[in-house]
Order: sequence, then structure tokens, then C-alpha cells
Amino acid sequence: MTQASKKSSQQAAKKMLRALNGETLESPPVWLMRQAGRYLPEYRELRRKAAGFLDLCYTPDYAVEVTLQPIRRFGFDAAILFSDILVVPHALGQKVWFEEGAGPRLDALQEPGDLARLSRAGLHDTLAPVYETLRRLSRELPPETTLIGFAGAPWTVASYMLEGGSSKDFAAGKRWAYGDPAAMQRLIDLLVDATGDYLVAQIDAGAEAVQIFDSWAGVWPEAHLRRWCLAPAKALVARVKAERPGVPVIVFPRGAGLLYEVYADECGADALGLDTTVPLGWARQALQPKVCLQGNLDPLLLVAGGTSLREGVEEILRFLAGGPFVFNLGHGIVPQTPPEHVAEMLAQIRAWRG
Ligand code: 1CP
Repeated sequence: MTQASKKSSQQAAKKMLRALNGETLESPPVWLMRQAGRYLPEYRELRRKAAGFLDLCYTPDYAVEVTLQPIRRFGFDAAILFSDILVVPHALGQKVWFEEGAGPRLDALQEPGDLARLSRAGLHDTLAPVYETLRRLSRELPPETTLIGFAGAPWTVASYMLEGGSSKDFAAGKRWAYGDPAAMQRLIDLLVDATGDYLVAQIDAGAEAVQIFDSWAGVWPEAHLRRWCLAPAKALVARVKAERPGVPVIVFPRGAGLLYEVYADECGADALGLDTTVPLGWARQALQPKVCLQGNLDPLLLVAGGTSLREGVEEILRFLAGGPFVFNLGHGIVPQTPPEHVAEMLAQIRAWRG
């Protein structure tokens, strides 16, 4: 066997990659969105040492350690690179900082002229520590663990760039999209290009699959979701498929509702991340014949634990584990989650025999 074919047969044996390639497994692979983070005491301890959140993301020693923490503790089938979606605007030249308790902050783009402040020229230099983190992780992870790279989808990242942080109504993003669609298109196009560069570089540094997080896809009327979320996702998937064929892509269009079916038909992803509200019977019948599904336990069930958690897990397994499936949450794990509940959930999933 050549070195390359040995490597690819090892990779093919990883449960996560098998599921993403369309196989139905006896018990599904599992990882959790935001599996590294504040619910783990070992994360909180390391976070205190770092100068700030971006320092954590850009220091490979820290980022590798934080990525590995949930793998050591729980043995998830996949490790997701520890970083944040907002490193892309930062690498494009926007000011990004994280305030304790207040979440991410950016110096918001006020008008289309501000787009001139952004440039892809320094992207890979700023993001070099992230690539170093991936290279180290691909050496240090257990052989059965899949390394996932990620980026925010153009719209979700744009929303932070335009609002200057989190938002409840996305008024600034909608003002641009509805009032000056040509300017919004320029921003989205820039993000499609930068994010494509970033994902391809992550793959070259060791990411074996990539996920595109469109956490705020669910705020648009249909025509706008198609333009600002679906079309950019399709362009990104096409770019990854053209340049690094064979690397699976997961798209998470949170809140897309019935338009999940259009994603399954058109966006070209190998898997779709389902949010918590997607009905399981409909997903099995309308989506799973077309793509691998990932999801969609309510993160608050993991906080609650007990019977409610067991029933929630059981229901998802009953509906979705009979086809290509990756167990996950329907959105990121929340800081108040007791780690013991994660362990209980994992034991239940691993005992499942479809
Ligand atoms: O320690 C801290 O106080 C920082 C908290 C934190 C963490 C742990 C932030 C700030 N980002 C992260 C890591 C992170 N963010 C990961 C790491 C890998 C893992 O999953 O373990 C990932 C994949 C993300 C992705 C991310 N960041 C998204 C998409 C997924 C989602 O949850 O919707 C979004 C929207 C962000 C922005 C962001 N960064 C941080 C926070 C608190 C937020 C959300 C702010 C908001 O709700 O608007």
C-alpha cells in the first residue's frame, strides 16, 4: 500500500468521515457545536491566562490545548478547531475585540465607502497561527478523531461587521441589503472570496472536513435568504469542491425552515446542520435521502438533564440514525451546561444500535 492510500484508508475508517460520505452507521458519530468553551472548568482556567479571547485564538499553544480539552474528557468523534468566526473580519482589517460579558465588538462599517478599509492582502499572515494550530492538531489528535475546520457564512459574519456586534433585529444588515443591495453584494462577495481562501488554507493545514456556520440565516424573507445566504453557501461549497475535492463540507443554515429543502437540493453540501426547530419526521423524509444530516438536540435539554434529555436524545436517534447522520446540538452548547450531562448523553448515543 502506498503512503497516500494508507492515509486515505485510515481516514475513510473515521466514523465522522464515513457518515459525511453518506454511510449509515450502527451508532452515529457525535460532536457538539462549541464543544470547547466556558462550560468546561479547564477552559475557564486557561482563558484566565490568555490576554484576551483573540489571544487565545491566535496562540497555537492555547488553541491546540483548548481544542483537545473536550476530546480528552469525552472522546468525541470530531474535534473542531478552536477559533472564532470573527477572525475573518479581523484579518480583513476591521477592529475586533471581545468584552467580558458583552460578547464580540467591532468598529461597525457605517457606509459603503468603509468597504475600502477592508483588504484580503493580509489575510493569510494574520491567520497563520490558526493554520499552525491545525497542523499541530492533525499530529496530536487520536487517529479515530476527525479534525473539523470552520468559518462563518458571509451573511452571519457581515451581520457582525455591520452591527458592530450581536444584534436582535439585524437592522443595519437589512438597511444595507434593502437600501443599497449593490453595496451589500460587494461585502458578501468579498467575504465569499476571503472565506474561500481561508477554508482552502485550513484544509491544507490539516482540516479533514469544514463547517460553514450561518447562525443568522433565519432572519430573512425567502428571496433575501436565497440571495444573501444560499447563493454564498453554494459558491463556497463549489470553491472547496473545485480546489480540494473529496473534503466534506457541512452547511448550517440555522433557521432556514422549509428552505432547508432548497439547501439540500442546491447548495452542494455533503451534510446539513439542522437547528433545534426542524421537525425530525420531515427531515428524515424530505432531506436525508439527499444529504447527511447533523443535529439537532436543543442545547437547553443538555442543561436540564434527566428524563427530558434522555427522551430528546432517543427521539433524534429513532428518527435520524437510520440514515447518514451525525449527532450534534441544534445550536452551540451553553456555558451553564453540566459536563456530567454531556457524558450521560454520550453513553446513550454510544449504546444505540440502529
Ligand atoms: O471565553 C469567552 O468568553 C468567549 C466565548 C467564545 C467561544 C468559546 C466566543 C466568543 N467564541 C468561542 C469559540 C467559537 N465560536 C468556536 C470554537 C470551537 C467550538 O465549537 O468548540 C466556534 C465554532 C465559534 C463560532 C461562532 N462564533 C459562531 C457560530 C456558531 C454559533 O454559535 O452560532 C458565532 C455566531 C460566533 C460569534 C461569537 N463569538 C463569541 C461569542 C460569544 C459569539 C456569539 C455572539 C452572539 O450570540 O451574537
